[in-house]
Amino acid sequence: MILFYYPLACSLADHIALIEAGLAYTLVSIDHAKKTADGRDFLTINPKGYIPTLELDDGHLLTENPVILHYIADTSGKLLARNGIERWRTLEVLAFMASEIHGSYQPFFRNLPEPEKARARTKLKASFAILADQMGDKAFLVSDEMTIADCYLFWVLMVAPTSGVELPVTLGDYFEPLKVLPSVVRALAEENAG
Ligand SMILES: N[C@@H](CCC(=O)N[C@@H](CS)C(=O)NCC(=O)O)C(=O)O
Repeated sequence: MILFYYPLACSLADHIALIEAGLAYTLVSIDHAKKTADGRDFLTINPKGYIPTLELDDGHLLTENPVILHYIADTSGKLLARNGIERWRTLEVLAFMASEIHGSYQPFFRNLPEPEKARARTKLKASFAILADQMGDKAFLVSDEMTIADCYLFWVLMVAPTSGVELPVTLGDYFEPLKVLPSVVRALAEENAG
């Protein structure tokens, strides 16, 4: 499998998941001119022009972070409960983070005018509170086992300071040990080196 990525962008979630899942992968980075590190025009690979993009071994392409993470989990049989409410909670919170939280980071990523940033901060604060409530005293977001939702949440929390919104204590406490998880350390090292 090939994971197309920008260093430290939201594709970091899929990179961590691939490592946690124990699946073989190759990384290919994209630059801001949408050229791949091996010299191809990325738009001819994924006309949407964004990462993460996963090229499967049979040549099919997958896009959209929640779907790629779901694919990694189903292919490996790890990081997602096979059935029961925890499975649906994991997919639910992934969709929430991808739409509501990732979407609210856009004013900061694009340096939009202050009123838009202020609106986004209000929404982020409420969204972080919902995640903290959902986590409660569990070891991970959905249960005491790591899931694909945690792979995404790591990235969400890593970029939170860009917004200036302070994290609830629950999320701050959860984030610290994740930083030294072997899969996270390896993914960050591979992306910083790439
Ligand atoms: N809907 C997509 C959005 C992915 C996305 O916004 N990726 C960003 C990086 S975090 C990107 O590729 N931005 C480049 C661009 O928009 O040109 C998903 O959830 O996978």
